[in-house]
Amino acid sequence: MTVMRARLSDRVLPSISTAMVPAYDRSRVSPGIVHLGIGAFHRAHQAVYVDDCLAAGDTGWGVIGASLRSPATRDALKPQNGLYTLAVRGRDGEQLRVIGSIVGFMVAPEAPEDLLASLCNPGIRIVTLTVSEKAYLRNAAGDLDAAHPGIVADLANPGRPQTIFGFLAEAIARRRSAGLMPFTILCCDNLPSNGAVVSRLLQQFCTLRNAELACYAEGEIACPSSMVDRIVPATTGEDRRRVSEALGFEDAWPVITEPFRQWVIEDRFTMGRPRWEEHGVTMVRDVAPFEEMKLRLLNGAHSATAYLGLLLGRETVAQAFGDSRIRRFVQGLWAEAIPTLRSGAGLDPQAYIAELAQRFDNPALVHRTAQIATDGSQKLPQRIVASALAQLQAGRPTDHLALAMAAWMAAVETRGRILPVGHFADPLDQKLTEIANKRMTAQDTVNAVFDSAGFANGSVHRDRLKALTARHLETIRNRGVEIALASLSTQEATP
Ligand code: CS2
Repeated sequence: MTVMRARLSDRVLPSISTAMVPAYDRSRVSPGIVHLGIGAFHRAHQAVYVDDCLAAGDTGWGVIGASLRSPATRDALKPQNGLYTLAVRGRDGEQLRVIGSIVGFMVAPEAPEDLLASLCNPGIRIVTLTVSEKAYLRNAAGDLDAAHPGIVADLANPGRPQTIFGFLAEAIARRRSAGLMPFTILCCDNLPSNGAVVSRLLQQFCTLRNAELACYAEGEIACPSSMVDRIVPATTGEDRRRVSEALGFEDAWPVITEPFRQWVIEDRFTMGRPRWEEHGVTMVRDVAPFEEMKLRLLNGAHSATAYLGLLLGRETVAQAFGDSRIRRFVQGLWAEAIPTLRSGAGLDPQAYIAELAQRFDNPALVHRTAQIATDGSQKLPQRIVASALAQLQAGRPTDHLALAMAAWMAAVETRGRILPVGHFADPLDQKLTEIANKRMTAQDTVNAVFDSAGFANGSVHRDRLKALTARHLETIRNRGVEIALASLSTQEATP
């Protein structure tokens, strides 16, 4: 039976009794942040911290959420006045909270001029980004891919941008000619030194556009780095139905997440910032040790679990991590990654992995291995390759890390055979499929994939890593992933 419920909106907030709702007057909130990439992750993370700040009276920091591609989020949430439900699922049940911090929407391809106008609004003091690794448009050498069609178009037509760099550079130029201070750019993507990466690529883009703008951007734009952490499985139709039922109102796009959340930010903001530190955010001088630990231990284990899970028929992280063969493998991977972390930052990797094991085990989260498997060519350098090269440099074991690389390649080859063709996607798919279709030896395959993805470019340990990866790929191909896992040494990190 279909139940007709009223849509979630400002008007119905007073009648919601099953969820925490914004306890502040949303009509008094003014926008202070433009967020590029208004997907589920932003809505489970940064938007929640901002919601906390708004509730505490810091009302100048509402978020304008921009999509660079699809209108889907705007279409779902605008009729709800930007409100949506956050469902936090832990072992002891689920808590619902309606988030009110998103106060406007933009869909860049439909109206680039509107997004530029927002970015040039004097009240906007911070631009945050979660656009995923591939939107930074880097070539295999890690520099801005000047031949990318989006970059070519943005240089030819600066007033109608398509890429993040086109929007940022045009807004910076316009603010400058209007005598406005530049906003701070706060990257929230899973990249090491993400602020420095954005700053360098933006600089490269500005140099192609106009040398004077490049100098200005170099001197005046603050790009602090940040580390973001919260596991956010994609929302399913069943989630929509269940959350709407529990709320008593129709929510077209709730977001599902875990209880854990963490945000570490370098405290360099040119035009002020919300009082995030009063709401659980760690403000630091240097985010690098936090970022490195998160990328290598959480994300590295996540990617490995996803590819091994796919090869062993495990659909979710909790199922894969519940498989003793994968769990043991992850412990071995952690044992290899931990010695590569810089010391002296006061972090405790052992306590961190103990907590990670509990987070991965959370049975209430349906986090699909295929979701994490997406975009491996963009993720593996910072999650796996970086640790592997550091281990090889120190003459220490690298077997688990190399097997994780091989598992990715094997999972790619398995698409169209055991796994459906589009089971997970990658920006290098065309090349990866060409390579897989050639049915080359494991070593030739690994060589071709490393070249296409730019893995370990410039490292003296590249050939060694390729050889180790090829050995595992060969075993997985010929004898199966179980044998490949069983052949590893049993070195483990506790737990
Ligand atoms: C995951 C991340 O999809 C993925 O690649 O590893 O999105 C992960 O869930 C987050 O980084 C957790 O903070």
